[in-house]
Amino acid sequence: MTNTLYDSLFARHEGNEAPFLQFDDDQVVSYDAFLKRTAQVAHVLQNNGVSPGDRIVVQAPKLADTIALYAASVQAGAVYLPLNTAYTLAELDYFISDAQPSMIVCDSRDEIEVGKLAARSGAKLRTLGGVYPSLSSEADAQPCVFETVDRAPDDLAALLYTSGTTGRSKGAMLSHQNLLSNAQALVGLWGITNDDRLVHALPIFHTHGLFVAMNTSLLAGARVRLMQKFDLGAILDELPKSTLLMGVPTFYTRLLADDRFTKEITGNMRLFVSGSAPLLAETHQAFETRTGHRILERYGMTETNMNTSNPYSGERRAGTVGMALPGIEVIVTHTKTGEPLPPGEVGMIEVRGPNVFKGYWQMPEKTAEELRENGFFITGDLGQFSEDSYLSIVGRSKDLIITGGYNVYPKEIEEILNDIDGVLESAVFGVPDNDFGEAIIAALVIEPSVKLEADQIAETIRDKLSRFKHPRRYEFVSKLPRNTMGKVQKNVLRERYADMELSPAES
Ligand code: MLC
Ligand code: AMP
Repeated sequence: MTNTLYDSLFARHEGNEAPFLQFDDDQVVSYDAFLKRTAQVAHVLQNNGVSPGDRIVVQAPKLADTIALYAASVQAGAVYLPLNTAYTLAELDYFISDAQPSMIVCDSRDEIEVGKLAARSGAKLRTLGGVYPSLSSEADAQPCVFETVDRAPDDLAALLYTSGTTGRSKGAMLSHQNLLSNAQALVGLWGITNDDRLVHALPIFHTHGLFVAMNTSLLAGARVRLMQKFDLGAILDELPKSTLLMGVPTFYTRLLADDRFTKEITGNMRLFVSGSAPLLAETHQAFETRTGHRILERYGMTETNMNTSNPYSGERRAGTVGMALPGIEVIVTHTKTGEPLPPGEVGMIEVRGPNVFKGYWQMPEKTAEELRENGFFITGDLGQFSEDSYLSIVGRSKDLIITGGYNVYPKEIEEILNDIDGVLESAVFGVPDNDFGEAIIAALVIEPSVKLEADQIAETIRDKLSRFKHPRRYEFVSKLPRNTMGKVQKNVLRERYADMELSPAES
């Protein structure tokens, strides 16, 4: 009996009394206790009819039981589908109808509304957190041992949605081997061991917080200090007792903006990792000047997990995302011909290896567009190799904004804005923002006879889009800049509004 991911990440910890999770109130869950809890949750899944291959949609708070649910889903052979807690019901509705889960787990506060979606889709509903955490109480009554369901390396372990340039989110199918191979590569490269203590302040519904941070810790047997969210004061308190921090660039700019963040505080730290969005070279430099540590920047994405990393021992070069991970091929190709390009030339970054996903859920055409027959995945990121194999990301061929590490596809917002009565057309783009890296701006052309205020527009989109996707500012223009082919020139808009002031409440 084998289960690729469960055996390597979880089963190995049977009888391991070392601490795994540590919470704000200093409560600690040992690896062994976590495994027992996982078995109880796996029984809940099985008792409720979750079969191998079934999807489990999870939009839940960052709790020990949420992580046990991830582990239990792997153990029961199901496919874990975590969702951003900021998603609105309208967004959730899409994921549920697309993925057709057999179970949905939500925050108990959302039980009534999500329950309606569950009823419509025929999925079972369970809740976590709050006063009546039904999944947790159901698990309490279950045995602490569960017979692990067999899963082969190519079986799916997770389905993670990533927005698309066409506006429709696509579910990236990730196999047991995709996730395990990447955790193994990162643990080896970054030297993670059971002596490490990770400060975990990322959300657990994306690749970075769930796979990069959690899977590597599990594989190495490290201790994880689980924080609900990025809380500057709590992180400053925790750093002297920790060895490892993984974050998006916003973590590092926020730390640097605080005078309490000193070299002394980081004395016990072994490694700071940054990713999910570009880290400015000046942040890299300022960090080293303040602390003596060089941040290790790596590059990845939902479809592939991590692709490249700066070296642990060796030069961590600012403005680059380092070299291809062991066992993974990364090439830069001509955007039109697809031919590989030599170092120094800018082209499309393509990736092949055991980390590359199995395709988009029920979207064979999309899969064929982005995953070549020879196994290379076309990332949509533009890059350039140095002579000594360091990759720099120099742009994106996809129209994408990354704000605070969250990807936002302008198309999704534009479609909603264009549907508002009186809006003739819109263009959504990102401008530099000190805190989030990029901030979202919308330029709108309104029918001359109509009067529309920014507040009215914001109110209209409130229930349709997660808050982090809302434009931070609306610009009313008489027409959008277009090239001779009629295509909107977002670069012109980005330049025009690059230095605009965002009011404090908005920035
Ligand atoms: C929160 N807000 C954001 C935002 N996060 N707005 C834009 N972009 C973001 N990322 C808004 C909220 O809606 C709210 O708006 C206000 O900002 C304050 O909310 P908050 O909850 O207090 O924010 P905060 O906790 O400060 O969160 C900021 C953050 C967080 C940057 C710490 O967003 C975060 O943890 N980001 C990490 C995302 C991540 O894990 N990405 C990895 C993807 S995987 P208002 O107006 O209502 O007050 C991937 C692959 C790879 O990309 O390579 O890793
Ligand atoms: P996601 O689809 O949310 O997984 O986001 C993946 C995208 O984030 C990649 O395609 C890149 O555009 C971007 N990204 C991830 N890491 C980095 C990095 N270190 N530097 C620049 N961009 C990054």
